[in-house]
Amino acid sequence: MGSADPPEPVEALAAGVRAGSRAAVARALNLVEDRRAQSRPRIAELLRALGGGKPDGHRVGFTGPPGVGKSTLVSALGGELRRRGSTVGVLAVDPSSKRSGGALLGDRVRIETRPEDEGLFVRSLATAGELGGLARAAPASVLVLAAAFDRVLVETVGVGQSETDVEYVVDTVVFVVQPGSGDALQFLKAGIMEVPDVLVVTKADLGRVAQRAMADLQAAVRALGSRETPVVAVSCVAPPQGIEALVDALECHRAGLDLTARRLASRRRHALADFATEHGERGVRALGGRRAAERWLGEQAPGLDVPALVQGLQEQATEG
Ligand SMILES: Nc1nc2c(ncn2[C@@H]2O[C@H](COP(=O)(O)OP(=O)(O)OP(=O)(O)O)[C@@H](O)[C@H]2O)c(=O)[nH]1
Ligand SMILES: [Mg+2]
Repeated sequence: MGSADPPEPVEALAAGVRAGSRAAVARALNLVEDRRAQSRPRIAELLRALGGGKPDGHRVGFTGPPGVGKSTLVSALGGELRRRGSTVGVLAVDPSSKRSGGALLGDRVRIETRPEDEGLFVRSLATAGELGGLARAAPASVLVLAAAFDRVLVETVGVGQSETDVEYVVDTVVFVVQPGSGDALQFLKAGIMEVPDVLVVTKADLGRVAQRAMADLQAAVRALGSRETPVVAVSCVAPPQGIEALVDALECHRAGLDLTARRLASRRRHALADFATEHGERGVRALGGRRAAERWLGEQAPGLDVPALVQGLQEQATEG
């Protein structure tokens, strides 16, 4: 759009997104990724307009160490979900700043989209050196995609707490590992990582080493008392294995969720995490400690978004 064109009315943009138009989704994502101060009111207006719509898409986050096969898996899942008749939006959060050589945007998601299929949309987002595995625009981008598509798949690199903040913006957290690394096992055992909703072992075609990884993870999950957590082995090389089982596990997790309650709890934990990142332990102490902060958050109106909650915490900290 040239600079002479008047800006597109937000209502029209929101309607296009809700109708699942890929062109409208692309424009909406450009808007929410725009960091200029002058764009903030339009971004807020768009998110408000999208908020009150139909029940929106299931948001699934895929996190795990670099190179384990997350993009390949997301691509295969996208295909299976399309076959089952769901529309799919993919957000690949690219921590390009953490990689030497900085892979080109879009390079790391090899997902084929067909021009004639309006039901599959893929977007990459750079994290540009920010804390955590998620870019600042990611929560808003996820909202846009969830308003447009039945299923939203978010890929981000991460092991351990500071990088798994994808958990705050998705309904289902999938941790992806490859055979033979032992990373997830150690993080789980050391309590560095919370038990995810679903565990995936990729590259099941590698055979014994994959079976071993499955068995180890299942044992660790049981030892931690999370009997319900499915561990699924998948292979994305022909013949594909486990993709249908994984889709079933995701659908099953969603069916058991109280989405409203989970999203409310996530917003509150997200706000506290953002506050703690910004103000450190001293800031948390000024709130009377973590427990007191959680209690205060629990008393706030359910409709408040993360920035509003963070601002409330800041006010509490200066009063206290
Ligand atoms: N043998 C085998 N190789 C796989 C499988 N899935 C992915 N790979 C390979 O693993 C490598 C990494 O795959 P990606 O999907 O890019 O991994 P990723 O986790 O998205 O990587 P980053 O985004 O860079 O962290 C590629 O060379 C894939 O071809 C699988 O099921 N079996
Ligand atoms: Mg990838």
